[in-house]
Amino acid sequence: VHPTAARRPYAITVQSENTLYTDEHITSKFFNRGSSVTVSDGHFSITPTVQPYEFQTKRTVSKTGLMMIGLGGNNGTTLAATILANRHNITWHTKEGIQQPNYIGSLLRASTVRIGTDSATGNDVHVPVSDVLPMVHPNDLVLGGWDISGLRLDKAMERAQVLDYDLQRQVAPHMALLGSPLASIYYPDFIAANQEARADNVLPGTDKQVHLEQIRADIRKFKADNELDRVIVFWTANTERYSDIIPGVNDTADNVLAAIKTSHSEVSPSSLFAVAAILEGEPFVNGAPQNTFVPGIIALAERHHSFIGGDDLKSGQTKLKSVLAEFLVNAGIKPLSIASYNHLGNNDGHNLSAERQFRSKEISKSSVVDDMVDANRLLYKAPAPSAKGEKASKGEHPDHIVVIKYVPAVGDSKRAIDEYYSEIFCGGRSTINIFNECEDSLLATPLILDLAILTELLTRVKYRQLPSAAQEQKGEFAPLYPVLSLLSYMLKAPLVKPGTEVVNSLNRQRNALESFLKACIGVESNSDLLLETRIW
Ligand code: NAI
Ligand code: DG6
Repeated sequence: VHPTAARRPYAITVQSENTLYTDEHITSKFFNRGSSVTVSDGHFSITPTVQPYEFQTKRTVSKTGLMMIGLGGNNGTTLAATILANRHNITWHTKEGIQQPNYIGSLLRASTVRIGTDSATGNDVHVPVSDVLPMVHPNDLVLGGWDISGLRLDKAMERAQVLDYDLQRQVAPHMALLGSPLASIYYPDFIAANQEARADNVLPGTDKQVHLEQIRADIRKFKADNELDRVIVFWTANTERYSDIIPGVNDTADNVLAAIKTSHSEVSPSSLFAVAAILEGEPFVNGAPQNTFVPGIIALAERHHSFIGGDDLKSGQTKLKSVLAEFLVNAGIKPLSIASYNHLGNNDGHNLSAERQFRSKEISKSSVVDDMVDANRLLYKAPAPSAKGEKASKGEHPDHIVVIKYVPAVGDSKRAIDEYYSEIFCGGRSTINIFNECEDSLLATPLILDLAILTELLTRVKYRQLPSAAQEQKGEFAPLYPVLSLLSYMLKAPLVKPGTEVVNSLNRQRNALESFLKACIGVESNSDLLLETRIW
C-alpha cells in the first residue's frame, strides 16, 4: 500500500495538564490569545486579550457515508473510482510504468504538520495532518448519491474520460456494483440548456415540497441501509445560476420553508438538497459557486444546529492566486491588474459556456484577492467615507478579469493562463505570466475527500468557554457554529459566519486549520519565531 494511503492507529499522546484522555474523548484546554485595538486620531492602543476554552473531541470516528449530488459527473466518478482503486489496491499500467493508487493532493492524507521539536536532536518533527486527531480514512467512506443522468457508474466513468484506460478497465466491475445514481431534482432554468440531453433520471413533477421529502427519504434510507452514523451530503453537480434574493421568499428560515411549499421559482435544486440535509441533521457542503446558501438557509442551519460549508472547490488557478496575490501585496509590490483566462473541454466547461452559469463562477473566482488588498492601505487607497444614506465605495483595487472558454478537444485537461501586472520600485513594472495545464477533476477530487473528512471530524468536536477565576461554574459543551469556515482552505468563496470577515489567504486558511487541530489536543500553534535559534 502506498504510504499516503496507509492506515495507522491513533498514535499521539500529549503529556500536559491541559490535555485529558478518556476512552471516549480527548479534552484540551486552549488559551485564545488576541489583541484588542482602539484607534483614535491615528493612534493605536493595543490591549492583549486571553480567553480560555475547552475542546472535547469524540475519539470514535463515525461510520460515514458520502452522498454526492452529481455522482455521475467527472468529480463524482473520479472520486468513486479512485477510492475503489485505493481500497482494492489496484495498480495500473501507464506509459511511464506501474502506477500505485494514492491520495496525493489531499491536505489531510498527503501533507504534514510540524508538531514540535525532537527532544533528542532538536530537529522539527512532522506528522501527517490526518494523524493529529482520529479521522475517517477515505477508503472507509460509503459512497452514494444522485444524478440527473442515470448512466451506470462504470459507464459514467468512461464518459468522463479522466482516468487512464488500464485503471478504468480494472475498476469498472467495482464501479458497476455501485449501480446507477438515484434520480434527482431537475429544474432546467438553473443549469445550462446544453445539459438537457443527459437529464434522463429525474424526479417526476414540479412540486418542490414533494421533491424535498423524496431527498430526505433518500438520505434516511441510505443511512439505515448502510448502518451509518453520519452522512455528508455534497453538491458536486453542475454550476447553477444565482437565485434571486427576494424578501419574503428566501430571506428567513420560515420563508424558505414556505417558498418550498408553494414551489416558488427561485428555490434551486441545490437549495432543496441543502434544506433536506439540514432537516435530516446531516452536514451539507457546496462544491460549486452558486448561492445555494441564501440567507434563509443559513438561518435554518442555525435553527437546527446542522453543519453547512461552501462555496466552490478551490483547486488550481484560484488556489495559486490566493498565494501569489498575497505574496505580492505582502512583499510591498502593488498588483495593478490580474487577468485570468482558462479553457477546458469537459462537461463542466460546457455548462459554464452559458452566460448565467459562467456568472456564478466569475463571482467566486473574483473575490479571492479582496481581503489582501483591503489589508494594505499603503499600496491601495482606502474607500472614501460615504455620506449618510449613500452606498459605501469599494476603495482602490487591482483590475481583475476572469474568462472561461469551452474547448471540447482538451477534455478534462484544463489550461489556465494568468498575468499579474504590478507596480514596483519608483515607477517600474513587473509582469508574471503563468501557464498551468492539468486534469481538473484530479485536482478537485482530493478536495472533496478533505472536505468530507474534515466535516465529519468537526461534527465530533465540542467546546465550552472556561469561566474566569471569579466564576466557579463551567458551562455545558456545545457544538461548533453551523457554518464551517474552517473548511475555507479548499473553497474559492468561503462561507463564513454572517457579519464576520472572509479570509482568502491560503496561508492563513491553513494556519487556522492547523491551529484548530492542535488546539483540540492541547498543543500550542507553531511559532516561527524559533527563539531558541536566535539566542545564546
Ligand atoms: P460534471 O459536469 O462532469 O458533473 C456534474 C454532474 O452533475 C453531471 O453528471 C450532471 O448530470 C449532474 N447534475 C446536474 N444537475 C444535477 C442535479 N440537479 N442533481 C443531480 N445531478 C445533477 O462536472 P464536474 O467537473 O464533476 O464538476 C462538478 C461541479 O464542481 C461543477 O459545478 C464545477 O463547477 C465544480 N467544480 C469543479 C472543479 C473541478 O476541478 N472539476 C473545481 C471547482 C469546482
Ligand atoms: C473552469 O474554470 C472550470 C471551473 O470549474 C474550474 O476548473 C474550477 O472552478 C477550478 O477553478 P480554479 O480557479 O480553482 O482552478
